[in-house]
Amino acid sequence: MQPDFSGFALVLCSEIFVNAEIANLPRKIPMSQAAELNRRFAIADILAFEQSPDGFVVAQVTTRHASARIALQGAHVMSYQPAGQPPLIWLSKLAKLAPGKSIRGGVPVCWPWFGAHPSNAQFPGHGFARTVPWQLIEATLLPDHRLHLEFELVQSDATRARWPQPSTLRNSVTVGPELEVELATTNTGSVPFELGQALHTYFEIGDIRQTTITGLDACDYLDKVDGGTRKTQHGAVDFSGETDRIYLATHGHCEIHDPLLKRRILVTSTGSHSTVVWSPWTEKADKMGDFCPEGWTSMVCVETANAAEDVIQLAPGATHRMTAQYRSIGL
Ligand code: TA6
Repeated sequence: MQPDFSGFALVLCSEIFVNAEIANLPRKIPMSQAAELNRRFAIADILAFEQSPDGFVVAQVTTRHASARIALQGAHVMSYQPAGQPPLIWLSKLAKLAPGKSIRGGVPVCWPWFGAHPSNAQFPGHGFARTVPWQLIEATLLPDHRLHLEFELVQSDATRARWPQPSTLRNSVTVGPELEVELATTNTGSVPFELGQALHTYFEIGDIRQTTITGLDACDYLDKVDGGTRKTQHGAVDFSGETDRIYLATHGHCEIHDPLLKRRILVTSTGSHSTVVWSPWTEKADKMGDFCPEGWTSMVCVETANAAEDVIQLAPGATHRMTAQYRSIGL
């Protein structure tokens, strides 16, 4: 008499995993990453995950306050649009959305160094955090209907080969009437290390040639378009060509004045001593290959950072938190 496995198969099915030899069912099909994320974190009509054929996973956020898209790779905010307003965050129409590629636009996480690696030119500019996998740790709809997502960088042989210092990195993103981002680096080792970082944020503007930035008056800056020469800012920052400046010892608040979109974008930060301002202008943008023609006129980077002489020395067991908050108000 043949043993009866039907009850056994029924129990197994409830455990999701089914052994095909016993239940004579199709072999277990691995769940896609997006399907697994939807199973664990989806919130009806508010949070869902999509995956492209080559495995690029994006969180789609829709709240009463704003909508946003966040790539799992790099915990990279790709878009943020407050309800009833134009987008606040710019994303290139030619942005490459593929595993291992940096994304032109949004809020790239530059970590654990800013710019070129201090000693190894072979290492990627702005660190590796933005081009490696991250995992979602938590998704919470707050009582005021802001959505809070917490991501953690997945350590691997590839990351340790470029950064052997024992550490953890989390990126928290809160989508509400403003966009809030927090980078938290913890030194889990036994020796201090030097940390350079930035939220390399691209903002949507009407026209860079009519845009100004206040809040950096009297700050020193390193002018990367002029050999890194140290200079002092007088009055508002305006734009008449390629602009690439690391402002030092900044005060945690600046404003982007946009007369065409008739708004000011307020950039407020904590745990950041540097502010980087960047407009590639036409020639550099054309060379980069992921700007559409004239795309450079509709974006400006104002980056919350710790760079150059402002890098952080992080003691064993310590955590450094750097936050940025973005919101827009009428002119
Ligand atoms: O933050 C300004 C900057 O360092 C520029 O020098 C330019 O290189 C820009 O970042 C973009 O860098 P990426 O590596 O994203 O192409």
